[in-house]
Amino acid sequence: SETITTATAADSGASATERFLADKTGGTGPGADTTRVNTLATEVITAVHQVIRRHHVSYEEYNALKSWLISVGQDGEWPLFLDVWIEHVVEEVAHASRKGSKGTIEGPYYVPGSPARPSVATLPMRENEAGTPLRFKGQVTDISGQPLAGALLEMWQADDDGLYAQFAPGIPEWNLRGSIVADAEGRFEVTTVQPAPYQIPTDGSCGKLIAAAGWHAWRPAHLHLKVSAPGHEPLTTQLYFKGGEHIEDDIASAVKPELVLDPRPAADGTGEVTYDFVLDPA
Ligand code: MBD
Ligand code: FE
Repeated sequence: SETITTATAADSGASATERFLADKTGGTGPGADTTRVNTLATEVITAVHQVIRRHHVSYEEYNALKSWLISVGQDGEWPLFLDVWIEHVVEEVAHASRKGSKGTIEGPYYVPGSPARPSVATLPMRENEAGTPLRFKGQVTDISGQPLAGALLEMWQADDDGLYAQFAPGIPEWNLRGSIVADAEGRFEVTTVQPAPYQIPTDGSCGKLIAAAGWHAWRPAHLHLKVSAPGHEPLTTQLYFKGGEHIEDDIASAVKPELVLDPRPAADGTGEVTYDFVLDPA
């Protein structure tokens, strides 16, 4: 069943923008010290000036950039653009001194409040959900190896067509999204299906940039997770599949060797894999 469906830029962009504005806007309040913004804004602007001088950027190119920047906002693709090309460096800097599990970028498609499930559970999915079944189990501990009882694992992923519920039409609201509560030993065992690689929308501004630059639009197949427990740093991560397409050339630069799973087929054909999480103290 090789149906190629892509979420349009309009579908996924508008939802990702609304989602971000609903619970993530940061920033400094009035009266804040201007030093930090002065430093960062000045250096970004100066870096752009240097590129213009080094490459003799023309008025035609300047105007193309201007109209492209306008269209990114019109398409609602700022969350996509930033999370694909910028977030990985923010994540690297933010978590450089972590002792526990490596994490990676969140991306634009997390939704809080997914349905709660017990420690042994199947993610919400359709009857006959397409894709190879996957059983994903492990344990959540602190950095001294102590189990974190009742740790929360929020999972979200694309389906076998590479589409995310709430960011592509026609998929049940919480499909392949769930909040698993680990048991008293911090253990969990989640049944899901293997996601397909994800192609970022080709019909919007990010797609235009990709085509104009001769890049590809793909991320390797991945599971998203946020793992949390009281008194500990929440871990935002993604897990990939060994040998999967685009593991080596993720458009979002978010693969790390520690994040690659190698599921082995069990007797019933289900891929089985164990992966443990270690959370830093808060
Ligand atoms: C995704 O599914 C994703 O995880 C990221 C980081 C960017 C775009 C789509
Ligand atoms: Fe994703």
